[in-house]
Amino acid sequence: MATFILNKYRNAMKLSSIIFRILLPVLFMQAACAGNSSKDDPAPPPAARKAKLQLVTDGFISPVNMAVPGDGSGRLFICQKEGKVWIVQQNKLLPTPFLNVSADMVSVNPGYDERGLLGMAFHPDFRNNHKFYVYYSAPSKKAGFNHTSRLVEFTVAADNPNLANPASKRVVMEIDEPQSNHNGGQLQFGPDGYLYIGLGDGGGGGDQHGSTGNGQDLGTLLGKILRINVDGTPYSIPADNPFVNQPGAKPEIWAYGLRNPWRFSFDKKSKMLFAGDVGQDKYEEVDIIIKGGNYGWRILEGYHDYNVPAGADKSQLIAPIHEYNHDLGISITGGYVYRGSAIPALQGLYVFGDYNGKAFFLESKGNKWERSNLELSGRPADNLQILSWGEDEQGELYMLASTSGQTGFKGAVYKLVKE
Ligand SMILES: [Ca+2]
Repeated sequence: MATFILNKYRNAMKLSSIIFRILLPVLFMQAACAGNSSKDDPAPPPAARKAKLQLVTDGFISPVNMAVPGDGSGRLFICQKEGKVWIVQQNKLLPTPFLNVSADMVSVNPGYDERGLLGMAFHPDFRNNHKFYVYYSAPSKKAGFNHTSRLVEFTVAADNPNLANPASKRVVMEIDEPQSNHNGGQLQFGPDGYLYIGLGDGGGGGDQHGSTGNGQDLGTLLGKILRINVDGTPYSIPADNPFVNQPGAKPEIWAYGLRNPWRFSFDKKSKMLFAGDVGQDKYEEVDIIIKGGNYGWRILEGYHDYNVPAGADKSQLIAPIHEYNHDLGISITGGYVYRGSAIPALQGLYVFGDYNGKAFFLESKGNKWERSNLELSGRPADNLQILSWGEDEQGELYMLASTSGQTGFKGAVYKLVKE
């Protein structure tokens, strides 16, 4: 009986759904055409925003970052949080890691840990100088700190393009981290040839550091996006960085007021820098990062007041282009503006996701960005956490994830392909 009622209800729903989805738009279109002398067909409905996940490798756990060398080799370099860099070449995972920095790191919990080997980028002139950069969590030499975020340069072994030369290690930058969480770690070379580095606010909760929180403190590198020239000793400051002439401000700072920029990227076409900034308890956000911009944390979380000091001028804070609340997600994983060719329906959309496994895109409409779900077929039946996104030399996108379920705890790298 209950089944019958349910089926009847479903059939009624189907019928009303047909009326709404087919009949009403037809009536509406006829009415619209009647008032319009143009004989043109109405605009076609937007193409479906779907993609299929094609497994690239599930050969190691915790894939948290992907980088490509820009040398035409087609190789994908994938950072495993526990300290190894693996190469996928022609859809095959090479058996020997390219690099292993685990002995130089704090030991990380494979289940959940925000520390680890978090970022990698290739020098813009990698073809000629064979240099690349990694960012990982090392033990701190200072009392009172949980660990040190270390930016290191290496070169590739002279006799094997698929092996790093550990002896080439050059420490570029070290930043002490008071707590274990919020370590940023994204490395991206900008179209200007400078290295952009994402730093979290130092961790804990609510950015309880100093009198203003680290995000708002221009005297610390924490809670910032930095911009440096790696061709220096150990690096140099680009002359046009926004705070080079401001007393007490760190000259490396490009933008501030960030909580934990977990993944940012440059749009290959517009050159704009998109960042996902992880929220505290309620709101996740996407920002377009500009020179010298203050993105609000800890004064604001998303569009909302979080910890507003008396007399604060909130008009100077740059609002996100999008926020979503914790009914929908738990922790943003920033992605890329799609500029590939395999999935035309995604062209120009900012694809991103959430640690809870949901995938989304933002579409620029007039002066605002609208969020929609990105439907991904080929998902594993297991519980899936989106750890990161990657982009290859052709602009095709990848999703890096953990899966946990009946098949155990695994890492997985998927390529987004046309459904
Ligand atoms: Ca913000």
